[in-house]
Amino acid sequence: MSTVTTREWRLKSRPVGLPKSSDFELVTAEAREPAAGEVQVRNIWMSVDPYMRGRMNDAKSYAEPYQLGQAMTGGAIGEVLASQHPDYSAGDLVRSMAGWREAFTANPEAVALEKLPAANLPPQAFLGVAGMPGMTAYVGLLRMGEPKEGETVFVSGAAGAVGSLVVQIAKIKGCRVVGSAGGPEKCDYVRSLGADAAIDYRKAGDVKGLISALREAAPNGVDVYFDNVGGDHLTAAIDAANPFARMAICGMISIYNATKPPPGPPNMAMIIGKRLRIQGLLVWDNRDMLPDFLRDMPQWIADGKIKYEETVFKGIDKAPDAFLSLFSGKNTGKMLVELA
Ligand code: NAP
Ligand code: FER
Repeated sequence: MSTVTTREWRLKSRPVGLPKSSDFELVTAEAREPAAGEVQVRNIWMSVDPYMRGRMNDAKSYAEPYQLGQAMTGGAIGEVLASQHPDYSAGDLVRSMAGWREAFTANPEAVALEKLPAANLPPQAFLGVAGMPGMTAYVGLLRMGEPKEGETVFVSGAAGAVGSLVVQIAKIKGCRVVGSAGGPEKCDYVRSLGADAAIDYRKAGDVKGLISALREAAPNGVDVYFDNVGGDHLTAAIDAANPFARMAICGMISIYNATKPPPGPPNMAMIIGKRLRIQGLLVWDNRDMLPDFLRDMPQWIADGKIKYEETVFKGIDKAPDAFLSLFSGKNTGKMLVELA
C-alpha cells in the first residue's frame, strides 16, 4: 500500500455558452493509503456525458452543481489498488462516480462505488451500452415510448450513445425506425444499425427542411419520438406526430449551451388536438428496470441484435476535449476517455 499521485480536473470558472478549455484546470493531487473503511482506486476509463454541461451551471437541478475549484465527478471504471473495506479487494474492477481523475481514495458510499455487474463485456461497456446511456435508451423507449409492433419511432441524436441503442431496441420491438444525425457518414451508420430511414439534419438546414425531411422519412407519421436534441427536432416531431403519440424527452443537447432562453416549439397547440403525451425522463427514476436491462442488453449483444460503437480519447489531459467534442458531434456511439 502506498500513496499514489493523481491528476484531477477541476472547474475553474462557470462556462458561458460553449465551455472553453480555460474553464477547466488540471491539478496534481494525492490518493493516499486507504484508512479503515476506505478503498484506493486507479481509474482506467472515465465517461464524459452531455448532462455534465448542466452541472457546470450554478442552477437548481436534479443534481448539485459542480463546485468551483473542486474536482468534477462522473462515471468511471477503475481497479482497486488497496482496500480497507470488507466488500472490496485489490484487483476488483469497480464503477464509481469519481471520474475526471486518475486515482482516488474514498469511502465506497461517498463515490457510489460498485463492482461491475456479471456480464461478459469489456469494462468500459458499463459506462455505455451496459451502463447509464444504455439504461436510458431502454427505459425511455420501452417505458415512456411504449412502442408497438409496426409503429414508427423517430429518434434524434441517433448515432450517439443513447440514440444508437434506441434505434436498435425499436427494431427489436418490430417498429419502423427513423433516426436523425449530423452528416452523411453518421446517417450511413444509423442505417447500418437497422434504421429504415436516416435524416441528415445539417443537410435539412432549417426547421422547414427538417419538417419536410421527416414527413418524407415517416410517411405514416410518428408514433413515438425519443428526443435527444430538442429545438427544431421537437418542432418537427410534433408536426409529424400521429394522434396519441408518445414523446420521451430525454435530452435537448441543442440548447445546453444557449446564453438566452431558447424559444419553445411554435406548434405546441398541436399537442392538444393530437392528444400527445410528452414526458421528461430521468434514467435514475427507473432503477426498478435495472434487472430487466441487465438481463436483456448483454443477451441482445451476444445475439448480435445490438451493436455498439465507442469513440475514445486517450489520457486525462484530453478529458475536456472529449467532453467539448460532444457538442460538435465528434463521437459515434459512446464518448469515452481511456486513462490507463
Ligand atoms: P451522444 O448522443 O453520444 O453525444 C451527443 C451528440 O449530440 C453528438 O454526437 C451530436 O451528434 C449531437 N449534437 C450535439 N449538438 C447538437 C445540436 N446542436 N443539434 C443536434 N445534435 C447535436 O450523447 P448521449 O450520452 O447519448 O446523450 C444523448 C442525449 O441524451 C443528450 O441530450 C443527453 O443529455 C441525454 N441523456 C439524458 C438522460 C436522462 O436521464 N434524461 C440520460 C443520458 C443522456 P450529431 O453529430 O448527430 O450532431
Ligand atoms: C441529461 C440531461 C439533463 C441528464 C439529466 C438532465 C442524466 C437533467 C436536467 C435537469 O434536472 O435540469 O443528460 O442525464
